[in-house]
Amino acid sequence: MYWQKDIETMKRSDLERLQLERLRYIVDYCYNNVPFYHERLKKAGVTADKIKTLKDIEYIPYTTKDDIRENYPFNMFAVPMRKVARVHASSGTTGKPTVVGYTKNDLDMWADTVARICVAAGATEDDIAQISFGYGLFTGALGLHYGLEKLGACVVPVSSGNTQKQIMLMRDFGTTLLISTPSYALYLGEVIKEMGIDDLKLRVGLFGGEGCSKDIREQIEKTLGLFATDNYGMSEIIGPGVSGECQQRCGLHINEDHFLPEIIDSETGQVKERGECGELVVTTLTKEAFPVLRYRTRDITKLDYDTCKCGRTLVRMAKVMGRSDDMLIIKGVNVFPSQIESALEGVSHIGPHYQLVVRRVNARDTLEVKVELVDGELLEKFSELEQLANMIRNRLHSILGLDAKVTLVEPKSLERFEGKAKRVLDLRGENPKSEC
Ligand code: DLL
Repeated sequence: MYWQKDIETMKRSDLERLQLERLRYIVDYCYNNVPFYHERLKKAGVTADKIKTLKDIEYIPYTTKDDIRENYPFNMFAVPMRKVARVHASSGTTGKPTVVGYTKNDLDMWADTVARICVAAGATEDDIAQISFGYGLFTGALGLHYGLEKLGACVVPVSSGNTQKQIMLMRDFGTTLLISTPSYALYLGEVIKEMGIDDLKLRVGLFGGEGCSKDIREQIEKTLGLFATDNYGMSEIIGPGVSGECQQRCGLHINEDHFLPEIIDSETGQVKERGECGELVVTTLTKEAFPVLRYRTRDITKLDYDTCKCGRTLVRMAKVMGRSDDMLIIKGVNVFPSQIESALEGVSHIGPHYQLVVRRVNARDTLEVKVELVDGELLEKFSELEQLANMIRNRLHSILGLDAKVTLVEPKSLERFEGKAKRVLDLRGENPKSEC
């Protein structure tokens, strides 16, 4: 099933023709309407005329999150405020947020791109969709809300938190679609299992806003009895609706007629060959209020241009492997939280909950990995416990090349999250930093 079949299955050569036409248009539009881009493009000597092929995008300088922050709140908008129908902001917790705006046309396009990913995941107009993202400046809730409404599903805007009430409504309303972060879905599943509830009608989960390991996905599917799909986006580009998995679950289809992706080397800024792994960079091709040229997402992934089994020709991005700025440097070793997840994958007796604590002791960095047990009885069996901790330590060592202290903790003792998870506690330096 498709939402806009003609676009979703378009021949690549036609799609690329459309992208080039739109790219030339948006460069011209930014040059004429956004002082920030006028300056940048002028300095780089780029006008629409210079863009003759899609590869010529490389003449355009990158845009970073700092550029947007420095233009807080509305200086990068391309239209006067009376044309702006809504604003949202990034989910960052420190400093000024990055503020983004939408015209009525942008909101309409946003709803279509979200409807596409929902239909690709299996949503239909017969569904009852419970939105458990927090409503507000975060793009997750309202983004999914209007996309699902547009496709004709019945939307239940519960927002985040109040887990008991979420579950009551889920049963009473016969909710069939759950929309949340994977972390919250994991928690909901735990509570539902504890309560012994087995009469839910959940069918499909549309999870996004953060990454999710294979183990976490399996556990969510088991406890909630649904088919879990991943969708991706960021407020600077539009919010959710940038890409999402179809039922084949072999990559997230990017809505390429609106968002042009590239993969670059994070360190050098060089564009990578097709199929190589690196940082995703996105250019918006059609946005009116807040167009962005070559936005550096910091998310690490790769692109697959082969036609998918579902028939969609839209390029597929691999599940996000981590963020280049999530990288911790511990004793000079680069560590990504996703590496820890892969070390824990498939180990018995432990659940999917973990926390990384980084400290500086006597001028040396230390890493402690706290891992939650599924069964508290193991805490009494010292030799088994030690064996398990050693096994995890060895796995971590072989993946990271680093010695970590492994602490096995009681079931349900680590924090649970209603929104995006925060699993890293960096206690080095004067300002302890916690990141997701
Ligand atoms: O998280 C938009 C969104 C909401 C997407 C709901 C999907 C569903 P921001 O708050 O601006 O926007 O955060 C964007 O979150 O650069 C990624 O690092 C991360 N992220 C979002 N979705 C995924 C995902 C929304 N499916 C940042 N997998 C992005 C991995 C994700 N990371």
